[in-house]
This record gives sequence, structure tokens and C-alpha cells, in this order.
Amino acid sequence: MQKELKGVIPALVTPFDNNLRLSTGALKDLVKGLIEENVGGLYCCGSTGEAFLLSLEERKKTVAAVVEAAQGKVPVVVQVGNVNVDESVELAKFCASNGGVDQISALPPIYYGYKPAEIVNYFQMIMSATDLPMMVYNIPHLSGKSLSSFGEVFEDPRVTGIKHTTSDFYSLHSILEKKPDLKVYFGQDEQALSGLAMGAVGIIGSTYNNMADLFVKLSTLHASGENVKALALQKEINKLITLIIECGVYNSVKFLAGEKFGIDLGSARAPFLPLTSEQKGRLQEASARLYENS
Ligand code: MN9
Repeated sequence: MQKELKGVIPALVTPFDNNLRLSTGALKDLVKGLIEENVGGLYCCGSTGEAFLLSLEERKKTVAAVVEAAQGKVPVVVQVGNVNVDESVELAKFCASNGGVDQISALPPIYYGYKPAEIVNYFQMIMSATDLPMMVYNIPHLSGKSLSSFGEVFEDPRVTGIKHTTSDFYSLHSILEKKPDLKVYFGQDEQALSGLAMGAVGIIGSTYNNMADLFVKLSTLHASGENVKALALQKEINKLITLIIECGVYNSVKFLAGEKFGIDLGSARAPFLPLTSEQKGRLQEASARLYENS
């Protein structure tokens, strides 16, 4: 078992059937396919996993399916954050007692304008529930909380990593100065190379469901100092990411990963709108072009 979490880490999609019910069979097949592409870990129940559109029971079933399919071959991280901290605590406890989960992660508490001490209280409530290390999920454009509002959380020794889903690296500097051992995982696929250049040990994102292999190649180029080639690959990849963003990230990634692995991953839950057949055609074409050119 590879112990250290690093490399390309898909933020797993959550597959649904035609009635938008959880499809754990499809999820297990996806996990097996991704492990064969040499991913460095699995991140489940994040934004890409539509965590906030899942019930607590569905999140538990998702975790159990991922752990079962991973078979301990790569580390598993579970995003437990929620608007209701009691549910986060319960999911964190489930992760610890069920076994097979290596780390928990949580975004800051969303919606309400919590004070820094209240955000710290939320993280501490979750961390006190288990002995698992915590990867703080910084995603200011969706959580509404900037890193400066909860930087104090990093003083806690149980926090070992950060999933940094913003291109603002300067905001990380003061934290890294105080805690140089903090592992940084970068969360913006379209700027993955910049994240690696700024010292991230891994990249966590949506499009690693459908093109983990290309990002493994990009990371290897970067690690061997071939940055001109790595940048050329990032630029080629970004042509597809631009279309993915235009069509809707979660539906596009589900569709493309489904096509690639031959699994029906379904659509994203409402109010996300399903892809049109015209969008599917454009995505298929752009993905085929990318693979031809890389
Ligand atoms: O967490 C993802 N962010 C969100 C990572 O889902 C909000 C990214 O992987 C983006 O989907 C991706 C496309 O913009 O970079």
C-alpha cells in the first residue's frame, strides 16, 4: 500500500442511476479504473462528488463503496464538511470506525457569516471526533470564507494538509512559514502545473476522473524538470477544460469518464441541468482531439 498521499488524486464523482439514485456499483468500477491509471489517492464526497446534494446515509454508502473498491491500494480521503456540523462529526466517526479511510477533509462552515473563533470551533468539533489527520479544504469562491478568516486552524497539530482550490498562493505563505510541513494539494485542474511549481505535493480535482492519465504524464514531466513540455500539455488539456466548464463541470466529467471506462455514471442531480446531445458530441470530439495530440 502506498502510504503517502501525493500525485494525481481524483475528486471522485458520485454516480447515479437513471432515477438519480446512488449507484455504488458504478462507483466501485470507476475507482478500479482510476487505480489502474496510477492515481495517488482518492478524494470522496467533495464538491465534485455533489456532497451537498447527498444525504448523510448516501455519503456513508459512498465512503464504504470507495474503501471497498480501493482495497487499500491507495489512500482514501473523505470530505466530511457540511452546513450541519453534527452530520460532519457523525460522518467523521463513521470514517474512523468503518476503517480504510486515511484522512478526513472539511471545507469551512458555509452560508452563515461565522467569526474566526466559530470556524475554528467547527474544525475542532470534527477533529475531536476521530484520530484521523485533517486536510483543510480552502475553496473561498464557493465557501465564502477566506483563508485569512480561519488561519488559526492550522496551529492545531491534527491539521496535516490543505486542499487549496484557489490560485492565490500568497495567502498560503504565512501559514507555510509557521507550518512548513503542511502538505499542499492544489485544486484547480486548469492551473495544475502552477500548483506543482508552487510546491504542491499533489493535485486534487474533478477532471482527474476523466483524464488522470494525462495529468500523471504532466506531473512526471514537471518532476523531471521538463517544464516546457509540461506547459504545452497543460495548454492542450485546457482546451478541453474550457469546454467542460462551459458545459458544466460535474455533468461533463461524469459523461467523459463514463465513456472512457465504459460505465454509466449518470447525470448530476438537480438543479444541475443534464447535458444536451450537442454538448455531449462536442465534449467527445474535444476529448478525442486532446488524446490524439498528447
Ligand atoms: O475541487 C474542483 N473544484 C470544484 C476541485 O469542483 C469547485 C476543480 O477540479 C474544478 O472543477 C476544475 C475546473 O474548474 O478545476
